[in-house]
Amino acid sequence: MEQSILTQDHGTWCEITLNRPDRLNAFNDEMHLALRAALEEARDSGKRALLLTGAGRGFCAGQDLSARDPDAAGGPVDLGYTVRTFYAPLVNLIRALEFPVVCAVNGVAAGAGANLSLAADIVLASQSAKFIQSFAKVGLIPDTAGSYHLPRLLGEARAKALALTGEPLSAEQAADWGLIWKCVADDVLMEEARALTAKLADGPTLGLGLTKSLIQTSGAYTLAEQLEREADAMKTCGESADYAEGVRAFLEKRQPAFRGE
Ligand code: T3D
Repeated sequence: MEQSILTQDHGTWCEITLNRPDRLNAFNDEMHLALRAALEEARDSGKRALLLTGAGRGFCAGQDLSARDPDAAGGPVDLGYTVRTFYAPLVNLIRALEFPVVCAVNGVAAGAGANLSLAADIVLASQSAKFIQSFAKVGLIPDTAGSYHLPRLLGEARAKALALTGEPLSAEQAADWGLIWKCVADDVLMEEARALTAKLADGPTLGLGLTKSLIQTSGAYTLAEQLEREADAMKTCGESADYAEGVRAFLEKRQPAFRGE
């Protein structure tokens, strides 16, 4: 059987591909566990950046609905359980990684697939990709942190309209609205995403990880508290080898050689 998750090791960074293309990379339990294991492996093996993408013409169509056939299940499936067991941990894991996560949305991203992409730190999408909050079409709510990220990234009006109608949002519009970082031509998506991930992997990982954490948690703090948190993080960065290297490189008019320390 084909592996549902493929991992390519690029030394300081890795590329993880959702690989159930005949189902537009929809999630079954096996793919959930394999993705979690791949993310944990990246976290525990000293990687300094990660790229997430999908195989074939889609990025991810969310939950595999063939595993949710109400006539075959003999009663309602406890979706609170499946969200807590499978989807929420993925978001928490990606957000907690202490290095940048890039997502290359190579085609349609629907339901939990759309919201999984938004959990990444930088999202690039190909021109032919689209984002669909398809939950409303099957009587669900935007999970996988959709109800958290959509209003924060888009504001309430656009978040509600996308979630309530389930209308597709083009990659171009997603970039114009600030839902994602960039929309790029289909044929250069992976080249650009890999170059960006490799560049981030060569960066000052400690500082990049702290930057990620400070930005994604800032909403929970007052200005005064956040200024304190910045001071703490700056102290940590100021004691790092990468900061010393960055300043030395600037003074010597050369490119820094960061080691992620
Ligand atoms: O645990 C829990 O259940 C709770 C968590 C839920 C989270 C969720 O994600 S709920 C939302 C689930 N996802 C959807 O509702 C999206 C369903 N898919 C679609 O609406 C469409 O497929 C797309 C708009 C994404 C793409 O449309 P299109 O026309 O480009 O492709 P297609 O022909 O519909 O799909 C291609 C194949 O993939 C097709 O199979 P076939 O006919 O070639 O054998 C289709 O059935 C299959 N596929 C697409 N999405 C899913 C799927 N199979 C199973 N589950 C899917 N989600």
